[in-house]
Amino acid sequence: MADINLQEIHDLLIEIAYEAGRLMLTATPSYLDSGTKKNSVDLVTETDRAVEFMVSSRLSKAYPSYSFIGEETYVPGETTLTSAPTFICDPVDGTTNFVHAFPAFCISLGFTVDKIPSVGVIYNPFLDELYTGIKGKGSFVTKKANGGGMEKLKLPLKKEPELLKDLSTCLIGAEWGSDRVGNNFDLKCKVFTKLAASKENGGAMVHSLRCVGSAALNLALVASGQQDVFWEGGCWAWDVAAGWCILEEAGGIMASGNPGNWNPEVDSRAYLAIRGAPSGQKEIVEEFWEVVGNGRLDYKS
Ligand code: LIP
Repeated sequence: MADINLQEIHDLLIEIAYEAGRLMLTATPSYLDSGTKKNSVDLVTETDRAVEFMVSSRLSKAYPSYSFIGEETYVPGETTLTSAPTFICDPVDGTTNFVHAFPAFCISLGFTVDKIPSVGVIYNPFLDELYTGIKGKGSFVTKKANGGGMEKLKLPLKKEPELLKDLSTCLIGAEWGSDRVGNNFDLKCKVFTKLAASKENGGAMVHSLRCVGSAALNLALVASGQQDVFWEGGCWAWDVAAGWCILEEAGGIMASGNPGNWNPEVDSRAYLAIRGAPSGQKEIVEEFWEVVGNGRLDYKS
């Protein structure tokens, strides 16, 4: 890691993210003419492909010896995350939101070394919100200030975040994803119901559940402290690599979405993120894992 200039990489990723944002805002995608991948809800647009092409071209020019993994060029069984310095790109995370003009989509650009998320840049062009982080140097959001102009704020947004009491006091991000059959879907339904149900009905009665529709933005929200927890199975390394770095730099932790694993791999496809707090993070993970119970999210790479 010593000879890798993370600051320089971070600065380039920000430039690229803004260029990607311009491409997204000038596109007019529609769910009527968007393409699909695995099934009718796994959407892909020309913009996803064009943005990824721009990103990989710029990165391979600047860093020809580093690896690149992108959602649109990923080849199952062939593309794998190694310990080499690797850029991990989701050109449009929240593609479903993008085609519906629901204002929660972004580009997610992560950089890993030894498989450790070391730089993260997430940009939502619709809201002009930029989340950034460098390992060991903190994470930030740059956004419109209330009084006009832009402001750069350190994450988490609260200087002294509250402790995490238990799940009943949490606002939780969770996603349906695009797999809507089988064990994974049944488990999600069970967990969603148990989180929402009243205590009398054997539930955790959490404050509420949110489906933002972008794993990267979910992680940015948890890093900011605007969501307490994010749980998802089915998303990929490109959905989480950038947000992971931003989250950890904001004092948050990433555990596995499956009970028992405190150190999940970036490409393990099942994640549980907890916001920064002076205490209670470990307890929330354990309580969440109890809700998951004996079930197991199991997605192929
Ligand atoms: C999407 C995620 C979303 C998740 C979907 C999908 P895409 O990424 O960010 O949160 O539920 O399964 O992975 O396809 O919009 O890049």
